[in-house]
Amino acid sequence: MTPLTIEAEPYPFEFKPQKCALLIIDMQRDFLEPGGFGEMLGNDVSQLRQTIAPNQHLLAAWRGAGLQVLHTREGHRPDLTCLPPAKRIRGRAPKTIGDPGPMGRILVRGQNGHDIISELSPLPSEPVIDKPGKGAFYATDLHAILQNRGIEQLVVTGVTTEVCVNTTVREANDRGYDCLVPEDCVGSYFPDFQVWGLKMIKAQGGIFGWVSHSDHIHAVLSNLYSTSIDTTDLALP
Ligand code: TIU
Repeated sequence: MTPLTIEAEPYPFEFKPQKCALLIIDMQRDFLEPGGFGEMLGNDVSQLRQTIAPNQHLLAAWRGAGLQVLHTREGHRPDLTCLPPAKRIRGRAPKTIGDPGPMGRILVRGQNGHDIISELSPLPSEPVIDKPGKGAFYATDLHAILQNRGIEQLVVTGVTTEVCVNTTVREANDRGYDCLVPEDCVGSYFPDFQVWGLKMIKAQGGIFGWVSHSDHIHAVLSNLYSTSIDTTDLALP
């Protein structure tokens, strides 16, 4: 069987479709939409909004290929019992997590601002992981879900590159997952952090994983059923 490979740095990524999930990190209104928590902190949301179209396109192709998708949201219980006091007061902003904001209480589960942007709405079959921290593995059942579904590889997209995407890739790497990050599908409020956040992943022979572009993923997905590869392991449960 010819292995499927996705062009990537530091070297081609050996793609096992049935064992690879698309993990979309924190594409939430509070981070991406004007008037949300991110902009309230003085950030330029246009940097993040550039990732919406590439994520929509990749999500559509991934779903079209019948592969697994998961989404995450950063946020807290309405009673804030999962919010560390240190996180609540960090930044010394006039408004913080749990306070009323323009899209409901800031980063509180169930509020409009906490939810995923409509362009990338999860399907009922796609698990949504509510996480209290930056990493998607900390204090969540993500690892159990991935293990139960036979996932060994992750394509990680979303925001922000140097915060929740990087933290999640590092957590995943330590748990034995191979991670591929398409650079056009991740975004940072800070252009230089975007560059360095990606360099940190692929440095030293892929210390945390691989960096690619969604064009290279599309090239492989579009060929998935039209080449001579052995597709017997592509059927999902
Ligand atoms: N999802 C995520 O990255 N949460 C953040 O708080 N990111 C910032 O860059 N602040």
